[in-house]
Amino acid sequence: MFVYIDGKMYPKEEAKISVFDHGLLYGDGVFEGIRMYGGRIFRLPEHLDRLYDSAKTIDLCIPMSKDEMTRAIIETVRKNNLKDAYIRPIVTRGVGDLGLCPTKCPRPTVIIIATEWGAMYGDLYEKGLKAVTVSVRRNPCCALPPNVKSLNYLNNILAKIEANCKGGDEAIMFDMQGNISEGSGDNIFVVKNGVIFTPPTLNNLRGITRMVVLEVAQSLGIPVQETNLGYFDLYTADEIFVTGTAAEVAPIVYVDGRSIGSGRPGPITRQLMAGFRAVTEREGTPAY
Ligand code: PXG
Repeated sequence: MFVYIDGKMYPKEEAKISVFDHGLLYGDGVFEGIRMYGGRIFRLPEHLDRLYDSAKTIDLCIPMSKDEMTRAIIETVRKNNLKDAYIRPIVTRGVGDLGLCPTKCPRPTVIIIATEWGAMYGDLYEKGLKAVTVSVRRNPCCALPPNVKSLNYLNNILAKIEANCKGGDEAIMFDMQGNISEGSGDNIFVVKNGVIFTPPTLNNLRGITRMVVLEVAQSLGIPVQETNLGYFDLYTADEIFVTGTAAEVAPIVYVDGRSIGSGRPGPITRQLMAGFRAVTEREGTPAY
């Protein structure tokens, strides 16, 4: 495996950055998670827009254009001969001193990792996941906006730890007001009486898979409402599913020990899983 760092390719064992990089010292940086299907990079422009928007929000100037970033990503997947893969561009504040002030970091570090990665949840796409609601609240947007895909994922990791402790496959987080926010690494949808509901994106990451699923729902004529939801809506849902680049579209069949709908992945979830798969099979930026 070869890793791109600041314009050069390094074998995995030699792909190293300084211990004084503020990405490590403070989680000061941004990243993306992108999938590649059959040699085409899925929704690459959308992922790059979000990467650059995340960077802008934290006042980090990515030292290359989106076109240059596109070329660097393509070079990395080609160098690794990948067709179906997960791509992780990372931009850190760069090397500084032990103080947190970012002005001490003259140049951001740009890293691109690309690796083979199959279905994240294995046989759970058929069986469905068990989710648990967690006490850890999602960062409020007035503290660290959930729309910044920053290198500081402790909020989500604490949620995942709590879910793991409670025997769940995924966490469901609430915001400070008690509205449903999202999973630890995915957006959440609830289906009730044939209508798909999902929270607006102020309190969660504006997921690209979420957007694709909304497009698929529209093309199938399934009504969608973006609205605040509470835990009542979870327990009484006919179907629940989560979406993310890593998770793709994954059904949830238990929440806090209550079975959701029939306790099996529901018909609308299955339609959206198939519809999402079809989009991944026909779209993407060709890398070859
Ligand atoms: N919310 C959060 C907090 C995420 O991290 C999503 C939603 C879904 O967004 P996209 O654009 O991918 O549909 C994400 C992204 C992991 C992992 O290992 C997951 C993500 C990122 C990095 C790692 O589960 N999900």
